[in-house]
Amino acid sequence: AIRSFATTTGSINFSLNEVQKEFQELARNFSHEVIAPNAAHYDKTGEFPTEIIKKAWELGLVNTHIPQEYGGIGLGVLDSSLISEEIAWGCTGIQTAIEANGLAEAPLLIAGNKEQNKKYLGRMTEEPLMAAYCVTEPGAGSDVAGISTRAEKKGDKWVINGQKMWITNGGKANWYFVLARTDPNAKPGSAFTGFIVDANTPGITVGRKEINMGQRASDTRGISFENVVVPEENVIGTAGKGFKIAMAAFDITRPLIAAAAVGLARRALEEATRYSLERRTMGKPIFEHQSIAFILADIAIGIESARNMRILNVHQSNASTFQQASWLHDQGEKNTFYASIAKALASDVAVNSANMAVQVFGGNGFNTEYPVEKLYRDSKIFQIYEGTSQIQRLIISRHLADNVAN
Ligand code: CS8
Ligand code: FAD
Repeated sequence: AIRSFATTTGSINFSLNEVQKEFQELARNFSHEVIAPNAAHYDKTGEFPTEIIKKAWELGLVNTHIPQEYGGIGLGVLDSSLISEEIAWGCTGIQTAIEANGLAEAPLLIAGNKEQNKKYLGRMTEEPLMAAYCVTEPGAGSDVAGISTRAEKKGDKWVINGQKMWITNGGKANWYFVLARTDPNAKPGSAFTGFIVDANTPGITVGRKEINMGQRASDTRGISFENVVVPEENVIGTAGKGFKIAMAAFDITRPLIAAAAVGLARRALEEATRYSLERRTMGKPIFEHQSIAFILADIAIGIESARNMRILNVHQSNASTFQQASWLHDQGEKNTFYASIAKALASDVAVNSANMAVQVFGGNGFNTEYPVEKLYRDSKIFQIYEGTSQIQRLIISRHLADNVAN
């Protein structure tokens, strides 16, 4: 069982099982010993952290959802979220690169057939390969239904034309999930198709590595598709169902983004607390100035809220918000509403926590010799990728209206 509830009158108890604790500890040790000491290097150089990802892959910390029948370890979203938080503590740029594999794989987990899964998920477990999820375009990010990449059926093949933008792992991927319009007139729910596209297919051009504000270890690129021929066997699920498959993938990955955002916030709190106990002004450690101590308390409130918020409990799950979203998904229930709440909340917590950590460090906080300016730069993307904070609120508010209507 994913979680155990020991219920006595008036109380409910939540605890991780032994296997979950082992994964958490494995990821924590790896993050402390391997990721964190090298994070500044990858941030400064923008090099892709190939060696680190290879080591993480060897430990089973990459591609964690792939079922055992395809060579993976088949972890649920909740289990994976424990790993995400730990890896993100060390470097969210490296975490994003790792988790983008999970995002690319998600459509296959949702709708891939056995042959596709054996071929494309299977190879991810045989070698430390990368994969990428290609939905966003130069002209449409939030508005997925507005994308203009199209695929046309020609005989038993499909021909894809269009441009994708901001694709994580874009220059490193062995294969891509690509969303393209296949029916110009249908509603979004039946107008798009999801394809698996081998990265070495003729007609694909990968753009330059984008220079981003933060998470610089992560490889973000534009990719163009010009008469890219894809066999029918690479259609995921049914033609026309791509939009729903692409959306359902976020149900898996948004809780993991939330977990990563909590990992960053936790790092910010730890750095700021340690610094505040050492740095002295007016004859005492700055921690002893209440305005500093209260900043730390506020960061802690945010972290615990994002991880342990219980107000929105359903099904008596007593799980934290990102854990609740994860848990619901693992139970086979629709978790879209909770995934968006978890993602929106944790993203704001990450940005606020990193901002406040810089404040606690004073001038040193603004300098690259100290760790918190990186956290601040890295945090901002959480409010943008995998659906902006506004889009999460759009999804949440639509659910509220639907509930009233139903
Ligand atoms: O467009 C939607 C949206 O979510 N926009 C945000 C896009 C986004 O999140 N992009 C992220 C790109 S990937 C990325 O950033 C990676 S970051 C780096 C890697 C990090 C490591 C992990 C929207 C705005 C919510 C929806 O737009 P609409 O056009 O209004 O469509 P709808 O009417 O809501 O839906 C159309 C049909 O789809 C069905 N649907 C919607 N959501 C779902 C889910 N599961 C299944 N099906 C879904 N979640 C919906 O029911 C509609 O079906 P109908 O049959 O038409 O009724
Ligand atoms: P827009 O959609 O143009 O939004 C601009 C602003 O308007 C935002 O503030 C937005 O919240 C707001 N807005 C838009 N529509 C509404 C609305 N209806 N209501 C209220 N406000 C609205 N995409 C992929 O497919 N794969 C990836 O691997 C990937 N990785 C990424 C990595 C990085 C580093 C970055 C920067 C982006 C990545 N993305 C990826 C794209 C990312 O998901 C989009 O940037 C994001 O969804 C926003 O889309 P946009 O940039 O087009 O902004």
